[in-house]
Amino acid sequence: MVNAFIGLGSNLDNPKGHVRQALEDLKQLPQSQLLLASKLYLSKPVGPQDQDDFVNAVVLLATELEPLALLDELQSIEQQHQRVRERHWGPRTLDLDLLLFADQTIRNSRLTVPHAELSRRDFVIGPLLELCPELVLPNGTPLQQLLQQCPIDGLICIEA
Ligand code: ROI
Repeated sequence: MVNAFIGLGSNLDNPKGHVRQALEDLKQLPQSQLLLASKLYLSKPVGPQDQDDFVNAVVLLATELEPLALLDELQSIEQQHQRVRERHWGPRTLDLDLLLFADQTIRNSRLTVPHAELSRRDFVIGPLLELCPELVLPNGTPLQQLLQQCPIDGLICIEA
């Protein structure tokens, strides 16, 4: 079993409902156990501003799945939520991002881990810090250090 962190995001068609349902879906993943789920946060959109705010959360999963098998499972859950992606960095019903996988650095055509935008996204850093304040990234950077360049003041906690 290794630990993996997954980011959840939605800003279309009842975003809170999609995130809540996705939390339930993640509990059902094979060879995996959902260990921790963050609160739900409301965040300003990164990307085009003419879209609704996002609901975001992060979970910690213990899993026996290989990274690409886990990615397949996440994409299958996205499809179950009739994932629509109207335009690049535009609104979406459900995004599940594999943020961290153990202390691995992975780069292939399907997957970049740690997630390429992790250190620039308050809606990832905030919930990650809630779950694991002492987390250190595979490159040795403590998560707390990212707050200097990416403050999380804009995040609004909407639900425990
Ligand atoms: N912005 C916020 N606040 N939250 C997200 O989950 C999110 N996801 C995205 C883009 C469109 C980049 N912006 C986002 O994919």
